[in-house]
Amino acid sequence: MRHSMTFALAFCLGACSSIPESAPPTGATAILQRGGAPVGGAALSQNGADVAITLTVDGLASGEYGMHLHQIGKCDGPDYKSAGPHWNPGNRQHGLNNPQGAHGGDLPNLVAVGGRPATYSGQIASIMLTGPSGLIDGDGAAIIIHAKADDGLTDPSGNSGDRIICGMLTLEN
Ligand SMILES: [Cu+2]
Ligand SMILES: [Zn+2]
Repeated sequence: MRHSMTFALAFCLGACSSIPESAPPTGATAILQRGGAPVGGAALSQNGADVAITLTVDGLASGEYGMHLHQIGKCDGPDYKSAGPHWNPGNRQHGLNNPQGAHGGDLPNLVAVGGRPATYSGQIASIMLTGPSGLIDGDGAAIIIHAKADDGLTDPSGNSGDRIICGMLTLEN
């Protein structure tokens, strides 16, 4: 034990200043806001090589709404352009139905039935919340819900219209 710690220290000198003191966070949450008011929440958790997502949103009219993880954890209203483009660690095209896709942040449309909270529960395969190519990096990440359905194909944003709801992801253990 003592031996391997000494080795690790020697190996890391100068190069490992960013190694965390404790285990990396395995979860993240977001408060979803619309026009400055909270309308729901989301929780992400690392599940092996995948990330599980659950989300709930109040007040949406019946319909389908494009939903993505965006690159920057900044929700400046009213257009939420501050969240940047879809998170795209693999440098691919947009769309879950695109042969050249998809972005790491592409999610299925959120389906709402008026009068009830809209909920989503699913997984994104082969993404990491943290680490070298992780979702939540120095400038964070956000979840965005759009005014229209995502067509699953049109690069770079699925033709899903304005950004109406935004939530900044915050890491948690
Ligand atoms: Cu989006
Ligand atoms: Zn996309």
